[in-house]
Amino acid sequence: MADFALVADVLWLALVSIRSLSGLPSSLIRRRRPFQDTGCGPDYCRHMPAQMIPYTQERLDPEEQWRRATAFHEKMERRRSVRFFSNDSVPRELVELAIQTASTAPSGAHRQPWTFVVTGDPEVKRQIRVAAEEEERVNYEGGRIPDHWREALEPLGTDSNKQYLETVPWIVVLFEQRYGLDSDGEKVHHFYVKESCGIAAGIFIAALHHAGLATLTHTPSPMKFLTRLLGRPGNERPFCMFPIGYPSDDCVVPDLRRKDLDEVMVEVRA
Ligand code: IYR
Repeated sequence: MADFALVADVLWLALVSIRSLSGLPSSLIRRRRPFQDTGCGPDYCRHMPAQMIPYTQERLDPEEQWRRATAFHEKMERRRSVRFFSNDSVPRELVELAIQTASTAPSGAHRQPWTFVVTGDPEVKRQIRVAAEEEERVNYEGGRIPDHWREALEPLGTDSNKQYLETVPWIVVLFEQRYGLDSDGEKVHHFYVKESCGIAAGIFIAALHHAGLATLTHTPSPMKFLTRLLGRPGNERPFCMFPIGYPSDDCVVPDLRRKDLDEVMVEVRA
């Protein structure tokens, strides 16, 4: 088994190298699940040490580092949460690729405790909208949001109308897996689930923006209805919902200011 793992890793490394040299389709490589060939299988909690493989990172010259870091910062500065979408279609593959990128997130003990549920089905989107608006009406109009919270939301102009949930071509709901299930149906412990999913959500948002797509980090609260509507198992809880599409031609966003560096960073010296 160990030999097989080694052969698999060598083959994989060779494929990666060939791919980067030749531009071969990446689907072959992307589908490979880490550790699957090490004998740990999907139940990779069997106390088998993972096969260690060499890792290198391209060492950039300082000028190139600055150029890339500045370009990335400028790109991310242009990201906004969008509530007014067009109904223009978005290729499903773009959303899939953003999910694959999100799924590169670090996670507690590499358990990858997330499921990205995707729907572009008009009827499912309608059901999500109806249920989300029901919950939000209790929040906004039924007094479930306390006054200080409603006041904080006022400048954003949000209300219980969630029309965008039907307008967008895609909705992705990120579910956190509170625990995993191995092939025997035994519980597998997951660690730092919220932190892991939060990081994956951040990478997902950046990946969508990078692909020229818009989204909203949306948490209609409570979100339990998503478990029922999307038929998810008992070990999963909705973490965040992402309507995905393009901004409408008449899209507006609140005129917000981002905190300056000195408001968010503190340097400590001995
Ligand atoms: N979930 C509600 C309320 C809401 C809460 C926060 I915190 C926001 O930043 C925005 C909205 C809604 O989606 O309207």
